[in-house]
Amino acid sequence: MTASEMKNAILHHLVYTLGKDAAHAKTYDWRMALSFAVRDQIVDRWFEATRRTYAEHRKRVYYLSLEFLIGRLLKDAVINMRLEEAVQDALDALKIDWHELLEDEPDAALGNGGLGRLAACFMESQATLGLPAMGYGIRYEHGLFRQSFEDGRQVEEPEDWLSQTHAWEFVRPEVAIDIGFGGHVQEIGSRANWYPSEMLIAMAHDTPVIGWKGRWGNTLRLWESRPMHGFDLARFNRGDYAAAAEPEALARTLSRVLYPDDHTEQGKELRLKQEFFHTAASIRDIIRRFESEYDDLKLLPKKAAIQINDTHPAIAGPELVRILHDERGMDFEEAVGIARNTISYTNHTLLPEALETWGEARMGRLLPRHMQLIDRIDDLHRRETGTGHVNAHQDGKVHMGTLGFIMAHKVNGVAALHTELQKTTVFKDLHELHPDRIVNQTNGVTPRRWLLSCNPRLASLITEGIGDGWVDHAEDLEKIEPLVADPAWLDRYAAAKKANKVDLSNWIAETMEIGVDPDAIFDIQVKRIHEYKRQHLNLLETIAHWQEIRDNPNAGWVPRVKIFGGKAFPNYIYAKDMVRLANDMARVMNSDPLTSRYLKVVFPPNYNVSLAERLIPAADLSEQISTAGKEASGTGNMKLTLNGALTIGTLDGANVEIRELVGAENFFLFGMTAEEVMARRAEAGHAARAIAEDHRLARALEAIRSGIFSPDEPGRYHSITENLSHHDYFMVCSDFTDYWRAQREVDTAFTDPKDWARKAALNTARAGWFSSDRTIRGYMKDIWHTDAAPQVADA
Ligand code: 26Y
Repeated sequence: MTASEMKNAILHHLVYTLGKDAAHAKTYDWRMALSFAVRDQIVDRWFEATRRTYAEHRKRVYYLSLEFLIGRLLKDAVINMRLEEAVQDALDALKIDWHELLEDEPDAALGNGGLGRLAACFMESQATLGLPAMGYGIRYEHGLFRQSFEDGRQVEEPEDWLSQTHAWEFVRPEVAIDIGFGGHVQEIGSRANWYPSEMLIAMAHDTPVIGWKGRWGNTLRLWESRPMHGFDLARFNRGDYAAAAEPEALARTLSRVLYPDDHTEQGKELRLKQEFFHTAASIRDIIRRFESEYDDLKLLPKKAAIQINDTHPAIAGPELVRILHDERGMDFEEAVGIARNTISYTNHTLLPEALETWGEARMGRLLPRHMQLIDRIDDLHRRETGTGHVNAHQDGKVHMGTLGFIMAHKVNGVAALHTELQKTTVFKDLHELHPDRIVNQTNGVTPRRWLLSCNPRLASLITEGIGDGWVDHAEDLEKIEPLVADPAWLDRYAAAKKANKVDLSNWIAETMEIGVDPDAIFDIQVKRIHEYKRQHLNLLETIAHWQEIRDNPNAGWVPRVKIFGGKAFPNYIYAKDMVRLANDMARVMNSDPLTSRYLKVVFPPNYNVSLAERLIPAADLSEQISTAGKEASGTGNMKLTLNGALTIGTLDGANVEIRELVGAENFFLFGMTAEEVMARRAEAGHAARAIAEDHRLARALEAIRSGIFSPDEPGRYHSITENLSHHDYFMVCSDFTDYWRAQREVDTAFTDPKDWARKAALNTARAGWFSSDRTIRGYMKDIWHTDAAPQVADA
């Protein structure tokens, strides 16, 4: 597409789709017009992919996830469709600022963190690989809350991404699926009819997901809940206006909000209803599509693979059995077999508090037939395995992890260590019964968004050196290794990083009024705020470092900017205290004339996908400091590695594999191993001992206690200091000394800029394996047993 065609297309949409005269059009109007113009380019390719999938009777992959943390889509589409030049030139001709349009797009934040972002990366990789696949999620009206700070405290406001038209979706009112809850069951022999007492409609909204060079397009289908019977006119006419609108309001609450719930299981009925709503609509849609093509349901596992993203859609097993057995009359055992061979389950956490369970009373009330089927599934599983002790329904609850496991032919962990720990902890008994079921698929991230799009300077340097083959064969990044030996090339690598840091410094100055030195180490910890991720370990080290600088301000310190980003779950007081402590520290330290040249603390609010794209390319140091054994994988760690940040980290999650690939000499390792953590935790008084043995740690804790950071309320962080001194489940104190040592190694390494650049470049060169293309290929081979379709010609 030429620039002038693009210009005409933009103007056409401005006038005829948006009804705006160019003379009065605002940023929003231009963005929408551009988005529609770009979307037009996608649609034919998207149709073509669907046509081929039908024509060739391809197996389809269905990715069921309660979360898709998509971020912005405009740039992604423009890059994958190779339209940058045309768009840039068209906008220049129209005198419109491209970056202003990009910044105008709201983030689609339909997820909490890693799990949701992984789903989004997977969608993009599936499209890039030409794998016929479909994502199913919920179209939350309000995505993850917007975070701001008031006096350093986190304040949550609802996220309103749909207050403007969403340019990328197609509404499908004709795809409307009935969803029931409650009611009663009438058994007829082994089968049953379920008569729900409450009905809703799930209405589809489709977003095309276009792969690299537009070679393939898949669909992300998001369900919106709608009332079965809209507005009650009779009530309205009686003047009862609120009551007239009530059924509608109630029905809509189901897709109203994303649970801002990371790792704390909330026994909320609405959440269970959301899960069933999402899963039932998706399964129904899958069966409908299957039956339009085939007439033998026994073929289902050959033609469809259903991946459930954690246990949130784990009711898929019983629901599929219900349809096959109750509705289609298949024998129960056969139905379970078919469902199991179709479904597979990804587990993302070992934290006991994040493993979902639902009380049998609630489940029995909302999903009476499913409750019966779960008992029969348990019963069948006991007969199959000859054991009685592993049941999904146990101790008055339904354990969704167990249900997911029993109803899947494969269960996967998301990093090598995590998968091994699954076998010895959460799924120990089940693993012994089914030794072939657990497999590993180490997570990945899409290099299109997480290098090509977010870091254009580094991307063009790489492409100039080795061509653009790395974009869809990220392992090719290793071809830059020979270039790393060339000092002139390394200088350019360092210059790209420096320019990214200058950009970020300018943004920090403009938005937060904090001056930071672009030559300092940009030390970044971005992720959800959680004790296991140990932002407080980083904070304690920051305090100790600040104190040493104050003791001796002229000792030639290596300047650092500590950058934090992340949201705390609204009810998680401890995490919110950590956020406030970071902000209190920033206020005190950034205005300390003795230290502020050497140490700054920056916590930009509202960390989201777009902010990640701004921060990650500018990072020198990636903080991956979770308590070993707690972080299933991490994916931010991969993005930072790809962008040439060196990791300071524990042997946890995918850090283990990152270190193996980039080389131990290019990674700052510290801390206890998962085994050592378990052993140490059993030792009484481990925290007190660690504090007694490290005067820096003791002094940092004392500083918090003294109220230096909260002079108006010295006891503000009492719960943090008390918890760390006495309980310290996450081993912050016991790992502090080694963390301190590793941080000083970072300082030393950074004083040799050439060697640092070399290490950074090697991180980029060796991070290609962490492409989600590789991950998806792994799922295709080991779990989905499917291959990619021949793709449409390059855009
Ligand atoms: C509602 C509740 C039960 C719940 C909601 C969301 C529980 C968990 C979650 C989200 C979990 C999550 O994001 N897990 C992360 O998944 C990433 C992708 O696999 C991993 O990289 C990361 O280590 C893990 O914490």
